[in-house]
Amino acid sequence: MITKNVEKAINEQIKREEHSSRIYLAMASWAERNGFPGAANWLYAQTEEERIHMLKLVHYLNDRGGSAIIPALEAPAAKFKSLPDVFQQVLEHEEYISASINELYATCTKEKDFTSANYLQWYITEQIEEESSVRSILDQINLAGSERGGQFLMDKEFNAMAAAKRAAMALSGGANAVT
Ligand code: OFO
Repeated sequence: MITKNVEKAINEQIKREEHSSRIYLAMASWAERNGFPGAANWLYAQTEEERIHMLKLVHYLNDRGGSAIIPALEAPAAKFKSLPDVFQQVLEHEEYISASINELYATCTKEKDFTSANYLQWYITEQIEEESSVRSILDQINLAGSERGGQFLMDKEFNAMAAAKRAAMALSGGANAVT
């Protein structure tokens, strides 16, 4: 049985992961409307991945005898200054999520819930990849610059990264890969 403090903390993380999904969905829609189809493709894939992060926690909490509560969410931003601005915000958001996962882990160890702490190791490792992939995207966007040729190549790169992300999600069993 899970403690009330851990249950509350996991429910807060469920909200953050679902909110991440909605933030990236709004960014994907902006990129699609503003002539960045490759970036939109990557952001749509990222939206799906965040939903999997949320669903894994929902299943985990319910499996442990807790109650996963699906929260109301504030609306995400709909407009952005530029593509670099979008990905700078993605990076900052992922850094925030990494910090929140660490806090959740700390709550679990404080409550001596080592089962949940162990489960969260997956999220801790995942955040390394989440942050580093966005840092690499930002570097590539800056290298590509504003030239059409550079943007065309960057778009192809985004499509390849989105395909790799979807393949990895399918391989891991998606949201069904619980506990
Ligand atoms: Fe769920 O990792 Fe991003 O937010």
